[in-house]
Amino acid sequence: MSIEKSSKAARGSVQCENSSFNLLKANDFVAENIRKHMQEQNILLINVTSSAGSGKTTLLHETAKRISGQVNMKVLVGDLETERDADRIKEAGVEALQIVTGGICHLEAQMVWQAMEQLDLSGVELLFVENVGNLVCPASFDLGEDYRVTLMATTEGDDKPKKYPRMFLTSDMMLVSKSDLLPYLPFSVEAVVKDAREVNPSLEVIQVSGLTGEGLEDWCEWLLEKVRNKKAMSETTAV
Ligand SMILES: Nc1nc2c(ncn2[C@@H]2O[C@H](COP(=O)(O)OP(=O)(O)OP(=O)(O)O)[C@@H](O)[C@H]2O)c(=O)[nH]1
Ligand SMILES: [Mg+2]
Repeated sequence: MSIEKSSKAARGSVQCENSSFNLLKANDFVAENIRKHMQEQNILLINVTSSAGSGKTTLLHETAKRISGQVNMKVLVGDLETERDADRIKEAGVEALQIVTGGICHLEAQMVWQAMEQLDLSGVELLFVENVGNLVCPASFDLGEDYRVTLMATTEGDDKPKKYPRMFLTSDMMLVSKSDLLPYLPFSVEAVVKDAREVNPSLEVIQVSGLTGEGLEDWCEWLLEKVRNKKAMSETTAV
C-alpha cells in the first residue's frame, strides 16, 4: 500500500506527441523512482509551491523552529540563482541544500534526484522541497512528492485559483499565507477558498501567517500526522 500520489491530473498530460510530452514522461519516470526511494526509506516528501514571494521560505523557517526537535527534517530549495533561501533555512538549525536551476522556472524530478544524492538522508523522516516561485510550470512536474502544498498569499489577490487552476488541482493543501495583512487588503478568504474548491473539491485549507504564527500549530499538526501515517503505512507494508 502506498500514499496516494499528489497529482490528481494525468501525468504527462500534454495530449500531443511533441517534445513537451516526452519531457514530462521522462520526468514522471524519475519522479516514480523518487517516490519508491522515499517509500523504502520512510521519508515523507512535501513539495511546497507558490508564486514568487508568497512566503515559502518564511513558512519553512518557522516550521523548522517548531518541529525540528520532534521530527528529523531536511530541506531542498529551488531557485534560479543564489543560495539565499537555503541560508535562511539553515539559520533555523535545519540542513538545507540549494538547487540552483540556472534560469529554469521550475524544479524537475531529475534535479531533485541529483540533489538527493548530495544529502545524507539516513534517519530523515520529513523532506521538504521548496519549488521555484511560480504558479505555472511547477504544476506540471511531479517530483515524487507525497503531498503538494501551495501557498496563496493575501497580497496576490483572491482570483488566482481559477486563473492558475492546474496548481490548485494538483495540490493537496492550500495555505492562505500572510493572513496578518488581511485587515489592509481587498482579499476575501471565503472567495479564494470557494474558487479553489471549485477547481479541486478535496483541497484542504489552513490560513497562516509566518509573522504572527497564526495557523502554524494546525499546519505543524497536519505535517506530523502525515509523518506518522507514512511510518505506519511503511510498517504495514513491511509485515
Ligand atoms: N506580512 C507578512 N510578510 C511575510 C509573511 N511571510 C513572508 N513574508 C514576507 O514576504 C517576503 C517573501 O517571503 P519569502 O519567505 O522569501 O517568500 P518565498 O515564497 O520563499 O519567495 P521566493 O522563494 O522568492 O519565491 C519577505 O519579505 C517576507 O518577510 C507573512 O506571513 N506575513
Ligand atoms: Mg523562498
